[in-house]
Amino acid sequence: MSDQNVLWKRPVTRRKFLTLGVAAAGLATGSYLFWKDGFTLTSFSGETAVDEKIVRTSGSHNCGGRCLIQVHVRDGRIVRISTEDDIPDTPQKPQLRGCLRCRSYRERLYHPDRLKYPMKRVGKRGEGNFERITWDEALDTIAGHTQRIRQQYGPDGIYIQYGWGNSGRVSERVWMERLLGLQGGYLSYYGNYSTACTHMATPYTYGTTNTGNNREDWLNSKVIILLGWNPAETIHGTNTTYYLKRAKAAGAKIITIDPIYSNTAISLADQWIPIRPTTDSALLDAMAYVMITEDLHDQKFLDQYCLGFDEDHMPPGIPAGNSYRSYVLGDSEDNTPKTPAWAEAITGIPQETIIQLAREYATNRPGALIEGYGPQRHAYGEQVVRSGIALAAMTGNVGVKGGWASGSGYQARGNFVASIPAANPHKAQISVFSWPDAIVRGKGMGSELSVKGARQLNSNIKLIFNLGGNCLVTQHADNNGTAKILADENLVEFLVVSEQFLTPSAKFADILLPADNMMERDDIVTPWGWGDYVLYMNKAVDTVFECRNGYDWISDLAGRLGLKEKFTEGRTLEQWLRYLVEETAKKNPGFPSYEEFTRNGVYRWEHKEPAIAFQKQIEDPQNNPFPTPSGKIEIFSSRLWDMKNPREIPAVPKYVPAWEGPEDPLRETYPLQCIGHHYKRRVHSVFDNVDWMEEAGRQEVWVNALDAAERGLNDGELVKVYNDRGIIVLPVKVTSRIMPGVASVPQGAWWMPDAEGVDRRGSINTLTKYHPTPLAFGNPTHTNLVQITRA
Ligand SMILES: Nc1nc2c(c(=O)[nH]1)N[C@H]1C(S)=C(S)[C@@H](COP(=O)(O)OP(=O)(O)OC[C@H]3O[C@@H](n4cnc5c(=O)[nH]c(N)nc54)[C@H](O)[C@@H]3O)O[C@H]1N2
Ligand SMILES: Nc1nc2c(c(=O)[nH]1)N[C@H]1C(S)=C(S)[C@@H](COP(=O)(O)OP(=O)(O)OC[C@H]3O[C@@H](n4cnc5c(=O)[nH]c(N)nc54)[C@H](O)[C@@H]3O)O[C@H]1N2
Ligand SMILES: [Mo]
Repeated sequence: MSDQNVLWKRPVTRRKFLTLGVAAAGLATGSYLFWKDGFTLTSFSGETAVDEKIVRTSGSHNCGGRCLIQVHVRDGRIVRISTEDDIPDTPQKPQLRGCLRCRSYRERLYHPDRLKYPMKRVGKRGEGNFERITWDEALDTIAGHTQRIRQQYGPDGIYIQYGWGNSGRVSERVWMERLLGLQGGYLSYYGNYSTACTHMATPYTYGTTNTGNNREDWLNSKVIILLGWNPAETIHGTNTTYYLKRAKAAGAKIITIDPIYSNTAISLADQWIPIRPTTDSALLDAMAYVMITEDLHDQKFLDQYCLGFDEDHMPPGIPAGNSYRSYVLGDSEDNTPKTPAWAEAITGIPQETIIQLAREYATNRPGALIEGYGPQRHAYGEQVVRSGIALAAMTGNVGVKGGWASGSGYQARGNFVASIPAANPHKAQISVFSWPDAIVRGKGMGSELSVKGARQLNSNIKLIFNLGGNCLVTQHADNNGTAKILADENLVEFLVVSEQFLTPSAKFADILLPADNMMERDDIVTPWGWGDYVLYMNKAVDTVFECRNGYDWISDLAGRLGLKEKFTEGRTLEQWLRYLVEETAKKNPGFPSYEEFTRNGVYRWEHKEPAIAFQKQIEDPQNNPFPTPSGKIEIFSSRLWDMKNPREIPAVPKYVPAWEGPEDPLRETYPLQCIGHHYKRRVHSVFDNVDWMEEAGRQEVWVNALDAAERGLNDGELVKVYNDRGIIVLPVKVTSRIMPGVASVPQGAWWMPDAEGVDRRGSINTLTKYHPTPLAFGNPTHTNLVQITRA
């Protein structure tokens, strides 16, 4: 792009640069100044004159944040990366500063292993042997198979795999959706690997997933409970921990409930309550029990706004004993009062702690019970979501300042940013996790295996486009089982991968395409989770070797399919980006021109007040029913009742003991519950091959000192973690930061099996099970039992 992206470009002496740096840093905090200064000194020692341009840009990985980074370019190469530091850092407008991952982008860009040329597979699929070909040959081959498979199998045979390595507005995935839509459609998916259960379950209670207040509102909370949420590491919207810090300074008590003493717990919490994975609903049920028996709940709120809390507020025709209150008190079929003692045996949390927590949340109003996604990435992950909402309602914390409606928590106020038009005329969908079923037994597959939008599928999946994702093998589940399915050329007949590295998924490509790096392209990116801003990703350096931009090669593919004009509408990529800015501006008066947007790299919405989810519904219920069938908060859902699977899909939220949970007899063989938390050193599998990051955080299995002692394991030595699905070997971290009986293998390490099939890097998904959750058909990948021994 032109020089408009260059903020300044002039020779600067080292002394002058330091002055500039200090002047800018003077606006920030003391420690930041020290840090920045130190960085500047090391970077520039020995330099006399620098001809450097700074490009304001961002990143498009699925990293939990979205930051404004400044890329320092000299002679066409990036020499370092800093982040936004040129505006005052205020509570209303905090700087969008990047973390260790943003700062390491260069290590991926200039990594010697980057894919450089298009390649075709030689040898068996999955072995990872490739031969260089031309782009013409690659695109001819892809066009040929796409036409053949469409003719032979129809749209159900063609699948675009989940993959968010490139989350930009003009990513390859977006273009492929547009192209395949124009060509007659394809099999699509619903849900995602992040929030499968909460995305599905929250609307059964609230009618929407937009249940979160703006983060500024936490200043009004007296108590903030983080249930399996670790934003110090997972970010969940740039600056989330900053807002939590401010809330704490304003007097909020912060409690984390997590099997791990997480970075968030260390840096922000007043109290850490360790809990056994999969048991959160038992904890929440017992808290409800305390509130009901001590009369701490908000009966008036429940009477007015909710359906199904007690027997007096049930839909017609439902037999007695099916309300949430009856379930909690044991006036129900199971005859079990959900007492703190009952929950202690399940969760491992002392009953006094449960009682204290219930009282604290019920009496310190308003309060926010915020759920991370960890607790719902489990066998019955749907339940915890609805249990959390029941408690938010019982404490009257819905629709009020300082409260929190719980559930998925997506920001209640959206900011419109335009998208590339793409329409899929084919309506059949599978859940994002169910693609192995659709490969093996897709033809005839119906709602019992997640299909929506059609009675059944007419074909197995025969063609996969995997563009910027590692969910074929490594990020999905059951690596060994999945690899076998993918290796079978009679099942998936053709597999296209676009990547930057030869990842475990890329090894299964028939045609492997070298993608450009985000530093080599323009795009528009929106914040992850929360944040009232949008960023322009300015191209910083030229694309290397034969790597190509998605729009470029997919336009050429469109040409081969006779759809070039329709696909491009005669626009260049820059013209599409201008189109997005114009369409965005139509709905946002005051939105900058394309030129101004690219120059600043950011546009911030300035809303007067933080949005409070469901404020209207609470303040003026007559005119604002909840978007549910009954217009109420459905603690009891008739839609779930009608599914007639009360054990796995109860109509009120319940604790459902998990397979491979703490109560599974399989624990005699595999005694440890193994989760795989999201780790600061990676974005999923991205950065796994970056040395800097391995220094920042080694791949290792976390084990409590008691469990280690029982097994004679010493900190740092190699151990074997295994179950019936696989074996991984990696170093052990012996620590009191994880509770006894639980292990964690940070998710995202590449699957690297040796000749015996032992994964030598330590991908948690070598151990996870392909077992979709009952309602969402989502991924239960934190639910696993394992054993650990010395390697
Ligand atoms: N550094 C980094 N940040 C990321 C990502 C990344 O890969 N790396 N990925 C991004 C993406 S796409 C997503 S979806 C999010 C993921 O964000 P989350 O899904 O929220 O992250 P997790 O680490 O899986 O889980 C959060 C916490 O839940 C705990 N936990 C696990 N099981 C249970 C349970 O049964 N009960 C309770 N109470 N706690 C439990 C874990 O120990 C962990 O501390 O992070 C985003 N941010
Ligand atoms: N056991 C377990 N498994 C999990 C999770 C868990 O908690 N536990 N979390 C799940 C979650 S929340 C998610 S979101 C998924 C993530 O699943 P994915 O989105 O598949 O994971 P990533 O590792 O982010 O994959 C991104 C890939 O894209 C490539 N890439 C990066 N930039 C570009 C680009 O510009 N172009 C192209 N073509 N390629 C690019 C990277 O090299 C990388 O291989 O994983 C899920 N898997
Ligand atoms: Mo995710």
